[in-house]
Amino acid sequence: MAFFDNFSKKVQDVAFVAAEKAQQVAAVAGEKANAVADKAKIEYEMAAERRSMDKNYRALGEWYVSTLEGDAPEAVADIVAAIKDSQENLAAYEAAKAEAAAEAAALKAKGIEPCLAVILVGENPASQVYVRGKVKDCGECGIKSLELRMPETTTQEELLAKIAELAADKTVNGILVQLPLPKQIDEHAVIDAIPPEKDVDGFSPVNVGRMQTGQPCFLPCTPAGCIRMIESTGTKIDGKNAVVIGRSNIVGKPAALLLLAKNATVTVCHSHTANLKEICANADILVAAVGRAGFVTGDMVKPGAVVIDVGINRGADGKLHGDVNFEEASAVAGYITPVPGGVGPMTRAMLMKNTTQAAAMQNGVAI
Ligand code: L34
Repeated sequence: MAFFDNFSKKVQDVAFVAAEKAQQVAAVAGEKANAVADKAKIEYEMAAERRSMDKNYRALGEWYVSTLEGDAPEAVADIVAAIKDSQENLAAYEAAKAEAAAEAAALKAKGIEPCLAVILVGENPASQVYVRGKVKDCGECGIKSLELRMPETTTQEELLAKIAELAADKTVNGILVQLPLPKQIDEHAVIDAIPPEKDVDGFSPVNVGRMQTGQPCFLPCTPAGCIRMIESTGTKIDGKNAVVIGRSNIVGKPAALLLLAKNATVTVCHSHTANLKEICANADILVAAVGRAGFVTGDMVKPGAVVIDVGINRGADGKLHGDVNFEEASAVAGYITPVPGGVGPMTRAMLMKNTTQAAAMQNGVAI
């Protein structure tokens, strides 16, 4: 039957065209799918590479270099160049230190030499190391430092007299009394004696109160450093679940306040907290300031979380250990700070910046 022959031929033609079209569509879709898959694979590999390269360090943001370049004095040109060269691998604390060096250079260009006085009472071995680090950083940033050693037997009156002397000295911009102090000295009385405008630790009641009410002040160095480290990862703090373990006056409490000021939803955990594990495992940002080596285990870390390890615990092996079990936590976290080489040096860098700010304020100049 010719008619049917013709009909079936037509059907065949239509079917053929449709099949061809379907093939083309499939090919295009396949190509697209392949391209998407390839791109995802490359991105995944790049991210993995970045993470392995950059687990401990985080790149310095462009914003910072441009800030420095704004009116960088001659003296800091090579610092800026070095930052640019190693931008991918520069530790956040090195960036902060370079900033302080730039500020010190800017002050010197105006005839002002920033100066920090550090008082160490007694022979506490850890304090000696920290103070040495602070004095070394001053040297590297172009900040003058006075390292004042007083014996373990120093009385409170003697220490207060030394503070009064430094408070009256116009060439001294910052006064820091390293803690802890020997038992015979009342820590609060000492902190109260430091004039708020020279209190580069941010421990005096005026600075603490101003921080709590959101007024300009000297921020305490360790918590300010924690915030800086979180932000250096590119993480937005706003709206995140932040958990702080520890409620000390030096770290836990102020860290919680600063996170709150940045619009995080903040939970402060401590030795009486129930369900600690569950609370921590829900944290986008986890700040560990407990003072117990390896306290935070991998199962307490939310995948991808930013983990800031404030702990500095000296083990029986003589080595430093953080509050976080680094090996476990780093397998889960998106970013984790190392110990040593994390919050400690960042604390010192923040101190450098507070000192340059103090010098600028006391001399009525902006930097
Ligand atoms: N007044 N007392 C006052 N101000 C401070 O801000 C401090 N703190 C804490 C103790 N007492 C204080 C410090 O300076 C802790 N702290 C501090 C500072 C620096 C370092 C550690 C703690 C530090 O440099 N840590 C190095 C390792 C040093 C080492 O080898 O022991 C690090 O890489 O973590």
